[in-house]
Amino acid sequence: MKASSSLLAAASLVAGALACSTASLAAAPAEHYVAHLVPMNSQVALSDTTGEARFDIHGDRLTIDIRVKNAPGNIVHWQHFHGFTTDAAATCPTLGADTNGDHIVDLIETEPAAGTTMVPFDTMPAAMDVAHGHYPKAAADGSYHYHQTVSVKELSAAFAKAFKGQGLNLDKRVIFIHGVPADTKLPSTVKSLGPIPAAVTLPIACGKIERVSN
Ligand SMILES: [Cu+2]
Repeated sequence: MKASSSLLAAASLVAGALACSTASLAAAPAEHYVAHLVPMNSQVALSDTTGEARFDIHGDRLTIDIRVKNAPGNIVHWQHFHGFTTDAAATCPTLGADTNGDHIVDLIETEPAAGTTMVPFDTMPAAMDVAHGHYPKAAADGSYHYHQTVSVKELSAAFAKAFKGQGLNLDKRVIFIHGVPADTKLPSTVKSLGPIPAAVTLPIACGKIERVSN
């Protein structure tokens, strides 16, 4: 009698644990992140680029939604999150980041504050092909809306491979919007990434990604 009741108790414990883990899987808490985009290099872009980026994680699905206003119109805008491969949190660079005194904060000058280019917000973020991705093009009025859903598992795996086992850690990243028209006269002091023209990588807006409750 004693043995069978303890057996029953054990069985109900197991059943309880199973029910519990199923419930917690079904109700995996969603994660929400927002970045408010603040203009950079407005005197070169000839506009104040603003906007908002949202990141919502539900289970394995990360939905990225970026709305941009007042960017230079009719051109493609590269956009990524940047960050550090250490635990350090990236921040948006201030005017003090202009170390060569040309009054422009170029991509290379963003690195001490914001780290390196990490994930492209193009048609295939998990491919992590920063230089060859297809990025959104602004309408004539400088606005665009980017909306993409990716597998968290797929993106995390690609990210860990590229950045020594690091996690996405969205709340330690910043998002940059880049790009001024190709014919923009930029001083030779404005640096870029390898052979990529400085007009393509010039930052025109930045936002720190922060976790929010909804
Ligand atoms: Cu970037």
